[in-house]
Amino acid sequence: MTPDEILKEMYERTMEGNAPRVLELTHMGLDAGLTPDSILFDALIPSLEEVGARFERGDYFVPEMLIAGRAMSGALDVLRPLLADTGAETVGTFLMGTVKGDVHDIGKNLVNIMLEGAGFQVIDIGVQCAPEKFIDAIKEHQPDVVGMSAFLTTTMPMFKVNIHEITKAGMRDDVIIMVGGAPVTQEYADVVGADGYAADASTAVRKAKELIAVKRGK
Ligand code: B1M
Repeated sequence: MTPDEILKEMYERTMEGNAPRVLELTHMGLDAGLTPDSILFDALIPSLEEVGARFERGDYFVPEMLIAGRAMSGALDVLRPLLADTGAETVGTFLMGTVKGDVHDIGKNLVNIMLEGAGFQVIDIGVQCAPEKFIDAIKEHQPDVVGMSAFLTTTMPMFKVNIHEITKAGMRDDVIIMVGGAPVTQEYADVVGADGYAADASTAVRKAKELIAVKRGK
């Protein structure tokens, strides 16, 4: 198969949720010289976007979204060490979680991989994270940045709740707070009082570095 054929089939099989074949194609793609970036941005991410569009149209239902997500996660496990292996020095600590009520984690995991690749120490507290979980983790790890992901319009308001609770706990000035996730915008980030927002994983890395440099007065 040519690299283009591999990408095309990976796009289709991810949409069908055929995890074993997606895994096989990921290895085949790497062997054929495809970069991890190309596998991500030319096959896996567009495929999940199409899954979302089909779900909105009523052509796909939750089980289809679930198996497509699993297929992508399997490929990400293979790509993770390749995307993260840059040998960069530690630039800061990033605490990351998906907010309460939200189980989506693929986007969060991808941001984590990119952060690790850029030299961040990432502490991932998982999904469905209540405010207390963020607060306990801040106390324990004293991160430079607290990142919160939300992927549903119904869970985005948890940003404001979390920030309020972090402020009440007297820790707001100690941490930079970044928010992100598919429905989040810069305007929304401003309204909830976050320090930063990014639309995708690579912008999140750049933004986190910028915010840390400003905070450290560099
Ligand atoms: Co759900 N889901 N889902 N889903 N799902 C979406 C998000 C949806 C947009 C689909 C649609 O309607 N088009 C829709 C939300 C609509 C809305 O609120 N506006 C939706 C819905 C409605 C639901 C349910 C409510 C469905 C139901 O039960 N009726 C339900 C909710 C469950 C819950 O959380 N309580 C649900 C469930 C699920 C599954 C469990 C089946 C599965 C999740 C599997 C998993 O994550 N482990 C799933 C999936 C797979 C999707 C879609 C299809 C794909 C999401 C994804 O992984 N994208 C999604 C449709 C879509 O997004 N187009 C959809 C790929 C990922 C790489 O992109 O997540 O955008 P993304 O992450 C990006 C950026 O957002 C950014 O960088 C990432 C990498 O570039 N980013 C940050 C993320 N976090 C960041 C943090 C930062 C900065 C940037 O700083 C801290």
